[in-house]
Amino acid sequence: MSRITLSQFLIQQQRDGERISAELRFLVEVVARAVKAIGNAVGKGGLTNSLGEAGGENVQGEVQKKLDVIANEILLEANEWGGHLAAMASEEMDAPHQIPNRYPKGEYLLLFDPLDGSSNIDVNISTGTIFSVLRCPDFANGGAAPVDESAFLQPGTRQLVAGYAVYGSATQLVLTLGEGVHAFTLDRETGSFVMTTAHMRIPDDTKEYAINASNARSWEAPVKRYIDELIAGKTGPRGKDYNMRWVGSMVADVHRILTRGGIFLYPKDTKDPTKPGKLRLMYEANPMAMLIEQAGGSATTGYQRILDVQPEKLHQRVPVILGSKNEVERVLGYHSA
Ligand code: P6P
Repeated sequence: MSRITLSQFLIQQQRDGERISAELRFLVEVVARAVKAIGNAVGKGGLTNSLGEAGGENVQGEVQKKLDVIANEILLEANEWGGHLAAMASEEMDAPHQIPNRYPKGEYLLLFDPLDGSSNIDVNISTGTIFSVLRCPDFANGGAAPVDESAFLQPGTRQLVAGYAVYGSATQLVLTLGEGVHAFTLDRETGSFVMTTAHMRIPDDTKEYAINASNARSWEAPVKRYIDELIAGKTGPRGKDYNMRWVGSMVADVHRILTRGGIFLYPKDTKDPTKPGKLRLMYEANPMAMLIEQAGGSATTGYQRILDVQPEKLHQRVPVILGSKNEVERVLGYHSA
């Protein structure tokens, strides 16, 4: 593959039939610069005083790590001046972030989980940044009025861009503009993201599943049946052995699935009936579901396509079952049986 940088790819997308606007191209480039800075901060680990807890909790009631706050600040500061956004929303902030009046506004909304998997930061396991782009509805009069939560409550099918950065042995940016999924690897010598995989495709079948098995006693019957059959292996109804991986960082598990197939499940469980799952719809499930579908996989709550879910709350949670199409279809079938 000839060396195509992210900027060259985006310029081509803008030229070829204007698949993206200049502002959307600029937005993705700004996010790419921000995730490089986040990757640098994560990569410094214990060399700086940025590991450990920040001393507060986020809107989810989860302990905030210092790097959660740092990553959130990096994304806000990188994006608020550019004139391409109407507002931003983050896992780390209760309310949408308004663009300061001293800056112009644009028609796009950026949503993100600034540092997914932060429980893994202190033990040097891969983490990531997940982001999603929507158009701000009725973005009138240059966005003079504040943008409230309702502007963000759009189904995942309305996403214009979805992507993640994974901070692993390499820093990679995986992106879809609605025409396939492409992976870019950071060349640390030049500071450029270079395309390393075009049109990622998920195999329809797999032998690898990802789930936190410690929640087994709380799973609903369809998930319990499905996992029990995988564990039964070739002596059971599936007639083949399966392997299991669970990183504890959604970005890392999804990246593996996009790269070599698999199925990821964070299902609804009975531990806390008020929570229909752990993962958040707007800035985790939706962007990942768009990437998975664009790569030929499926993504469901167990009851409906994730991208069709009509959001009711900015930080709402959903069950997530995504990955190799034939496995996801089977789990769906067990839910409707
Ligand atoms: P558990 C990380 O906190 C996260 O939101 C996802 O990245 C990850 O898949 C999941 O939670 C891990 O949850 O319950 O296994 O710790």
